[in-house]
Amino acid sequence: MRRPPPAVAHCSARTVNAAAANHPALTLRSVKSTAVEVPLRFVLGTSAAAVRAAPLLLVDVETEQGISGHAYVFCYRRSGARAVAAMLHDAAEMVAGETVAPLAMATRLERRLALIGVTGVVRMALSALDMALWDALAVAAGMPLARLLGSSPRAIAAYNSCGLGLMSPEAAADEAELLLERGFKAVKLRLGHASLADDLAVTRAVRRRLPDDVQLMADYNQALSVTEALERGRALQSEGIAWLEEPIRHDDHRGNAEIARVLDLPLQLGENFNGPKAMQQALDAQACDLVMPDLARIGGVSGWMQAAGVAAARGVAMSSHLMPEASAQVLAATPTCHWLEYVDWADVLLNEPLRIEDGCAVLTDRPGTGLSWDERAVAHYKLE
Ligand code: SMN
Ligand code: MG
Repeated sequence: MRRPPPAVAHCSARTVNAAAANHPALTLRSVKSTAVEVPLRFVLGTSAAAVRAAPLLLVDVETEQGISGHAYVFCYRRSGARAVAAMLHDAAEMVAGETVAPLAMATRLERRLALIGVTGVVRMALSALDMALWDALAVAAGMPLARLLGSSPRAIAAYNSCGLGLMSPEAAADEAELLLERGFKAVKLRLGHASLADDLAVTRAVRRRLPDDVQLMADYNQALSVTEALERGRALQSEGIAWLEEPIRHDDHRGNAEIARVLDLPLQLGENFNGPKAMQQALDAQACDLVMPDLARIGGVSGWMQAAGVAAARGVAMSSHLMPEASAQVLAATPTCHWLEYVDWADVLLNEPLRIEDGCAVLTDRPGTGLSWDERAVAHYKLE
């Protein structure tokens, strides 16, 4: 077997300091985190668990140059926020005092944490750090993150993913109508009711209530077996659904590939991809037609941009999962940009919530990701 040539080790120490006067390199001084829990305007009953309030971990990185960077990640449970915070501070200590270089830092941290394994909570902590570091870099450069990533801020089509949990047909239809506020042209329904008949009844009620030009996504949150997914998918494929999301376990590539092959409905996966390589493996296995990574699991902005390259090379449409503020910035720099998943969860914490007009997220010229905390609100929703 031919081995790849070893990495050239002797030329890594010197860096060229061009334009340093205008854009001095940033040095990471410290990382702060604050766990909060915000109430949801619309309860989100999924087939796995009902989300009534969102535990978020807010992350602030401070640099020696006085520039700070901000990010937040959705932590699913309060215990998740505590665990991500512990891991984040552990990781931050390993890179404090270094030049802010998110990709290089991520490579080193992933290596240092290889024994515990970079998945779940560890992955979320590293992703949150990466997102805050990129925000600091964009703020220092005086440009929106989308621009720093080589694109321009622009309007990104969004679907309203607030609410539409597991509920009765009538309640779901009423809620779907409410979610069309601000011009949304797509909403997402959670499925996985006790029977196929229940899933069909709620889908039909919602579809009937929505105008024809509004798209309807359907999300099973991994509730089904392959057999059930084929049965329910066949029944749903003539019901006007835009995509079928996570019908079975997200990492059952063979099962997903069979469902994707048999059904006449695009299969969507991604919120559980652990890093860009997991996405590539799912695509290699033809396990899905569409991808929607979550910034906190794909490896932050650094991981997202690698995944965006894979999606672009294969011509696969790429959407986001939650955390719409930072996701809109990276989607603007994603060649196969598809849909932004919009939720309003962080709005109460932000001085300038993400703007939605005509169902699109509107990116402005504000430097960074545009996250700036309303400190009074943060104090109010803080978890002890
Ligand atoms: C989802 C997952 C986790 C929390 C809330 C919602 C859902 C989605 O799978 O795709 O929005
Ligand atoms: Mg989902």
